[in-house]
Amino acid sequence: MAEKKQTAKKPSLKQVGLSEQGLMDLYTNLLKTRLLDERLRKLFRQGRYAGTYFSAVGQEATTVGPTYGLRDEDIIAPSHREIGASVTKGVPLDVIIGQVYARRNSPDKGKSHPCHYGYRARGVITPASTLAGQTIVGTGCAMGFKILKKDNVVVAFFGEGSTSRGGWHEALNYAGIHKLPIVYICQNNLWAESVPATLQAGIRDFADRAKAYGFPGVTIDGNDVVLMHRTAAEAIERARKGKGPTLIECKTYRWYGHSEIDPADYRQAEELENWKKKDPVLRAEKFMMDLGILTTPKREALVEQIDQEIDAAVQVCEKEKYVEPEEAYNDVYSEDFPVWRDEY
Ligand SMILES: Cc1ncc(C[n+]2csc(CCOP(=O)(O)OP(=O)(O)O)c2C)c(N)n1
Repeated sequence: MAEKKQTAKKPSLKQVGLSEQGLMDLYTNLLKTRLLDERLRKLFRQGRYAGTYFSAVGQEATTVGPTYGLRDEDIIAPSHREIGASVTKGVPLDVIIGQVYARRNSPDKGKSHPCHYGYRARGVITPASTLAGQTIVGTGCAMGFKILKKDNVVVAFFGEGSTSRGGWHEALNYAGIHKLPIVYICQNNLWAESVPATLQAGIRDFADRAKAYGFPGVTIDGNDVVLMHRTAAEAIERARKGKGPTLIECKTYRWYGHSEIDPADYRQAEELENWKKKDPVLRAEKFMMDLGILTTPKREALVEQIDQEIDAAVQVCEKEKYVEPEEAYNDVYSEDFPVWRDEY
């Protein structure tokens, strides 16, 4: 599907709003996400962990761009393909890998989905398996920030398929009414499992859905990390100032199957090849090299450093144990919930 309605133009360095170091950090998060994701695919294929893995290779810019620059207290409401948001929000790599490996060091101690990288200490909500569940919880958190008069924001991520859920519409309607501090990022990767976007909705640009809820919706190129960052940063600033939500639809593509057990044979090889030419990591590298900020030796050194970081985190996780079956109900029910106390 060709891109349309480019409401934001490709920026020059001046317009990016980041220092050279800032751009380098943005790129480092993008590269780290790519290297970690490809490593996790490889480890699955080597049988080093069970279950499956949901790769986000090809669409990393959609999560890294908006997350970069968020404050520690800001909240991320992810779905299942947001490894880039967790990396960029500062979730330690052994925690992310621990989740995929379902080991004792994962925040949920192996209870949930391998790619539900929730981590309270860094403000990342654990997604619900029902699609768009985290959009609803994230919207509630945004209401919490408003009630507490805090100038923090929530960034909620989901795929275009999730926008067909009733709860998703209720959440955006509510956020529009109350002008909540939340930015909704729709990663339109053209496929929801095996369902094409053309069979998901009667509209072509999912950003058009925002019109129904009274806030802006923009459709942009999701494979341009600088554009993703700049567009989201403007929406985040708007939300912080109490001006309400924005829906950003990013056109992108996942290179691999829905998960590692899906051969994705419902797609045409040509479609994939065309999108691979728009590789977000290579595009960022070209942008930075053209500006003289990145060089090939600098890139190589960075790859080596990140690979070592991943090696160390994998080693930690492979030494970790699984929880015992009798611990399955631990942390599931709260012993002390305000509603059960008299003071509530
Ligand atoms: C309510 C509900 N229906 C179906 C599923 C199974 N399921 C998990 S991911 C997925 C596809 C979601 O597509 P999209 O929201 O576009 O995200 P993407 O996987 O493309 O990143 C489906 C159908 C689910 N988890 N919840």
